[in-house]
Amino acid sequence: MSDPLFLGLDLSTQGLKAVLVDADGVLTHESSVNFDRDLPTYGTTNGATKGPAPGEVTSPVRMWLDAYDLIMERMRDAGVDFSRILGISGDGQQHGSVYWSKDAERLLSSLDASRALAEQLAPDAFSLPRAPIWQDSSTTHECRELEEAIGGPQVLADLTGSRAYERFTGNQISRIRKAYPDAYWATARVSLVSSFMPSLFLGEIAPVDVSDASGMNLMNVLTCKWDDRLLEACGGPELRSKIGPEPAPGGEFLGKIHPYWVQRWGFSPDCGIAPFTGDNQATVIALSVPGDAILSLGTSTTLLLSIPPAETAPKCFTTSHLLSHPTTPDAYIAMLCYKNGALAREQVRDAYADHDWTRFNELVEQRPVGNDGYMGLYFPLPEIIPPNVQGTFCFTTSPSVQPIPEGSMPAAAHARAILESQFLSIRSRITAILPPDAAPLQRLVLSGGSSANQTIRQAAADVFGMRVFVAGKEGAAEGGAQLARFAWWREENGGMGSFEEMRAMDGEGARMKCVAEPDAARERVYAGLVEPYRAAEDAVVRMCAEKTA
Ligand code: XUL
Repeated sequence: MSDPLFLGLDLSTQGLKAVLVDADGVLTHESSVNFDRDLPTYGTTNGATKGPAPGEVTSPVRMWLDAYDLIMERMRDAGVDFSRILGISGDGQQHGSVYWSKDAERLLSSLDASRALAEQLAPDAFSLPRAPIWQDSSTTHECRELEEAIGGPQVLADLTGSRAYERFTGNQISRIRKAYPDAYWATARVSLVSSFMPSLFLGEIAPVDVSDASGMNLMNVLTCKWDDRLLEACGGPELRSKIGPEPAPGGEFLGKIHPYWVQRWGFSPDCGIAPFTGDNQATVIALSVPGDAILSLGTSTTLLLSIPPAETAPKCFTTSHLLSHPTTPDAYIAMLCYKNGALAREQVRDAYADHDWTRFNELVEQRPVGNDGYMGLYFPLPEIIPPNVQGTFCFTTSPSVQPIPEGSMPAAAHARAILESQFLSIRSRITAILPPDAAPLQRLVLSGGSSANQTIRQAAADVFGMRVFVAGKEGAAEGGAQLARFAWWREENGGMGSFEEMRAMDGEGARMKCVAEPDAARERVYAGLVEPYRAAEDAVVRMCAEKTA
């Protein structure tokens, strides 16, 4: 076939994106669906619904099915020739879980091309109509139980790459088993968002990929196999069968597309479906820069470091995550993840900058570096780092770090304050997550919505003291398309070749652009603010602990 195309789908918190790349890896098409705007009947806010129980955050699974149909319509209307697509992969927001009913396999395998996905699969293919997502923080109790059962947070981190986190799927399953026992009993299989997505294309439930499986507290991160003790602790003896086969590596197709897609949309029956991965891992894939730091400024803020294979496996910490790499055996991704990213910045923009980014940027630029001794920490949602703090906290930093009421901080100081505190939090932790023998970081690659904002780019360059680069704006979705292309490329090469070899043939220059240089004097101010930031953060942790005690 001439001119093959590869489809990458990105199911994030707030929407679904589709991109196509050609055989040379060049992006040729983009479409998107925004859940709140395009599917308003589900009544989500930023793609999710809070409650009913405290800390619960879910998304309706049926909304995701509707989004699949809508994005196909949009691609067709834009003139996409589906028959040229030879591979599909993609990514989903990490940790979210879908609970399939005992009828799911039958319904998936017998999809009728004359009808939309949602009307055939929802509600009957699911034992829970709502999928818990990564913003959920209802499982603190289950986290402590799991750590205790396994021998403490460090033992769990050494085994799975992370201590127990509320959003990690094992802890979510553990709570669903107790809070909704009937639904758990009626569940035949549990998928991650990233394995739910290819299941729809395959017409059968797909395995979880090795990299996204690292976000569950259920897999041994070194062997990439499920761990029986963890399965048993989170979901009882029945979880082994509910979780499905061992996690799948990237670079190999799982199977061919189901006839539903051939008949309904005109896909080629030869189109292969590769494992999908998590959104953060797909961002690493898209930017593919071992040794660089990637800062993804999406709904969540994540710092990602790609760690190449080495003699000894990297150390696991209780303050960050270690994920298996989606394409390279024995390589890893180290990650920090903050829940209060873009939505917290938007909240400050709305409260203090007239709902306007231009005004927000003006305010940031008017204020001096270091914000004249004001610091502000903003956690509208219960945070991950540091755990479970919530609220807005303002401080003066000189002569010493002292809390002040939010109203005592000049209104014009908040815009700069949120950028400085979000970045100082990462800077204060960066050395701890670098492998001890790693070369110093040279470049900071920004992705996600806020990476388009020049004021935010410059603040990142100054706080981190690194040159800032940006790549194409479809970070994660493009990574998904590259995963599909990788599986096809390896098949063409008789099953040989690494992802890096495939990417080495693509021109990096065109993809990566330097957009901000650090200023040495400003960087020195920030170096001096790391300790005050730590003191402020410690005070926030103490204040929140006192409130809940
Ligand atoms: C990572 C995390 C978020 C989600 C949504 O651990 O929870 O970054 O992947 O983007």
